[in-house]
Amino acid sequence: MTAPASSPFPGVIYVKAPERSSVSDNAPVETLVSEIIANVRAYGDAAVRDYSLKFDKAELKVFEVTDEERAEALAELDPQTRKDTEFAIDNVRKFAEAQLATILPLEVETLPGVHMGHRVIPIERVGCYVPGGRYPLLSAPIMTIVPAKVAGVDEIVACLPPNAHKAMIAGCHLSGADRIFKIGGAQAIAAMAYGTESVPAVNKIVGPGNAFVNEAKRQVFGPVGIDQLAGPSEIFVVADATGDAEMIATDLLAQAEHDIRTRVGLITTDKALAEAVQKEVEAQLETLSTANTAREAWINYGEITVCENEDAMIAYSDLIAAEHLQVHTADARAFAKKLRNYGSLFIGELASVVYSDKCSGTNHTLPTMGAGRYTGGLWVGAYVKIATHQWLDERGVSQVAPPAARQSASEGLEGHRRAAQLRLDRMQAKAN
Ligand code: HSO
Ligand code: ZN
Repeated sequence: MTAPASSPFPGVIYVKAPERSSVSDNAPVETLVSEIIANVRAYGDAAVRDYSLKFDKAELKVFEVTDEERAEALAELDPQTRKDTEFAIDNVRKFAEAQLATILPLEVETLPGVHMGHRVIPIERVGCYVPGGRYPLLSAPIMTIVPAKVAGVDEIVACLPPNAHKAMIAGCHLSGADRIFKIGGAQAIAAMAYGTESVPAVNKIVGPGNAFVNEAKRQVFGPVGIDQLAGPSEIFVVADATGDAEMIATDLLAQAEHDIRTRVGLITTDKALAEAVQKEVEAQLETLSTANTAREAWINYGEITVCENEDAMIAYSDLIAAEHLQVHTADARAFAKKLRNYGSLFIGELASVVYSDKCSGTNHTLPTMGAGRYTGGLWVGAYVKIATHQWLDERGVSQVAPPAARQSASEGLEGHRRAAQLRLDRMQAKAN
């Protein structure tokens, strides 16, 4: 057990410090991925076929999942799993619809005769990457595909590794994917970014994946949009003395079992709770079937801190900007309002992260590695563009043309000046 008493932040001391920082060297991945992208760009399906054989040991003549395969995958889904999947889809859809209703078009007259606004325009074609992973996460396709459907995207393309569980195909289908391809890894991202003979090029790629997928998304970004770069899962709990050690430890371990790099932590003002949670985590690890992964995550990236007061707890939590943040305090709803940086917030001890991981309705694709300082998670708004427009009448031109012409002249942009002046000249000519 580790117990360095050093402080990660003013007013905060470690009861259990993480043994490692989460920063890793990505250089070898970067080189390999750029080679994969270049080859898929140059050789299309042939390169995808080679990489699928090399990395996934899959020999595929046709990448696209046929209607028969979709039907087969659905038929093999046991009835309860299907019901649960549909329950999750309904809830994610409901929330996405409610959120979309808040994204409104705008028309405004900012100066007499100067009218402007924006429209909410769905992206034409979106690519959803659905990871395979050690455990097939049935909720993964739901979280990327359903909000795309709600946003009104014309064509939703899904890619999943060729060896992914068949239930994942059913999940893509039930969520509303128009086309499903059995292609995984960086080659899937490259195929969706640039298009191949079989895969259509998309305008934006979303969804989490392994280090190769992430790096490929980073490299294709520009002509193609991406949602975000998903790192290993994170969960922190902020708690006061009212926190329940068993509940907190259980929720921390629920995410720790994802990956040996999962970052989990408790931030509390109560030393007794800190110690109780540490004991409880150790005890629960004894009986957790996924303890091999969870224990390694806990030792390397797990932390428990005690804060001298509520302000230090809030400041430290805001600094971390955890992907998932649970609030277990006496007045959790009031406390939650004081928090600023997080991916998604779980207010009160009844709101476990696992509910949103699976089916409660908020998206589980969330910012990690501090990205919660500048963005929220994937949502229906990520599938639409807010694009501006304007129209002017002569009253508007008479106000904006002179300053625009003067500014252009002082910048030496003669072409700009002429364009600004031309309207004014025409108006004057007409008036004479
Ligand atoms: N916690 C994961 C999502 C998930 N977990 C789905 C289980 N199923 C990333 O937020
Ligand atoms: Zn999870």
